[in-house]
Amino acid sequence: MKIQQTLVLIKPDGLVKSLTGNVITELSDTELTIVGAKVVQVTRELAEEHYQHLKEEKFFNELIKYIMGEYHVKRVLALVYHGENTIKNIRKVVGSTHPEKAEPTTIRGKYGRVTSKGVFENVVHASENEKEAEREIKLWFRPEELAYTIYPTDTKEVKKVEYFWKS
Ligand code: IDP
Ligand code: MG
Repeated sequence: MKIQQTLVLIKPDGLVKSLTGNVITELSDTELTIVGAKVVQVTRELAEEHYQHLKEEKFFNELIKYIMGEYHVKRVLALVYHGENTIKNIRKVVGSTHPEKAEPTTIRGKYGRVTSKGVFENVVHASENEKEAEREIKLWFRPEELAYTIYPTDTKEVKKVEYFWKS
């Protein structure tokens, strides 16, 4: 048994279909803990970095448009799950990449579809292995946004501009 963290994204199609509750309920069967959660408007830079390993694929441009919300809404819900064997446990509930090949009882099997353009609208992302999980969590979250982190952190002083509500 290994303590791991994993990144889950509820993709724009999942948000447009109001599947947040369903997805979180399905994932709660894994008895893992959510240690981070936020809504993110995905920039092209973030999308391309996240999917850098697929840059050479012919579906890359469509994939970037999809995750940026061009076909649905311009946001995703990013979650970090923590617990024993998180990566494998979550991937099992999520199901295979191709929604039509995914087991019908999995999230992707239940709620995913393939569009006429060939985009796999598969509702959620989940990290594939420990290396990817670490890379992705560090890409999407700052350490202070997580209730608990398994990766070492450092501090440094930075000058920054903060936004406040107008009074
Ligand atoms: P994963 O999400 O199951 O880890 P990856 O191979 O990492 O699968 O692909 C990332 C995402 O790219 C998929 O979730 C899916 O949205 C999209 N994708 C993967 N393969 C294809 C394909 O053959 N056609 C269209 N989209 C694809
Ligand atoms: Mg992947």
